[in-house]
Amino acid sequence: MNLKSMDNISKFLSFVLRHKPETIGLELDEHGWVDVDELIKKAQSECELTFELLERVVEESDKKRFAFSADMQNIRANQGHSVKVDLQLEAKKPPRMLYHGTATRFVDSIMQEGLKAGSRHHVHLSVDVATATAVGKRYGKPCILEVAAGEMFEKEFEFFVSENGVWLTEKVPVKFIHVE
Ligand code: HQG
Repeated sequence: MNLKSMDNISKFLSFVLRHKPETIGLELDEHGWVDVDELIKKAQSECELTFELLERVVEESDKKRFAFSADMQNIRANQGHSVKVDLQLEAKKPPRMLYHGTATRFVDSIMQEGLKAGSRHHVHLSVDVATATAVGKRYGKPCILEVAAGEMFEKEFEFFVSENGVWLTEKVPVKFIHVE
């Protein structure tokens, strides 16, 4: 299995485990988990999956996008859902500064409305500029926004960190955003 195929499996899993499980007749439980055997079976029409391939994607995915339950019976996406799920993340104190990578064409609107979660549950923030730059590049010419997370935390905004190290918060008002 080459890297391209692994990437395709990862994209397929992102699609069904974060956004559209119903396209293969799958239902996520309230915490976002699906039964591994059921996933493999229902995926057959779209994507040839085996347990070994799922193990590889979980281990080798650059961003650790997916996780198995402790008993390996279930799998879920660690973040990025648009489907309503409760990932049972614990609120946590963020680092003083976090970064949001976006495309330059969104910046005016962001500096008017603040950062919004859009179709996902949360605004996604990175601990480092390199990651934020890669995120921003997905939509065009990247622009990095500095988010004063420490200050937000002091003002009672809640922050969560996903299993794979992405910081999440409901929204970021303009006054906490600085364009680098
Ligand atoms: C922008 C990927 C105009 C926001 C990444 C972003 C991440 C606004 C886009 C994860 C806005 C939403 C999430 C406003 C926000 N006006 N534009 N007021 N507020 N935006 O894809 O953060 O590879 O839903 O800047 O690595 O780009 O899939 O969010 O450009 O961790 O695992 O609206 O997805 O992870 O886009 O990416 P998205 P995101 P994976």
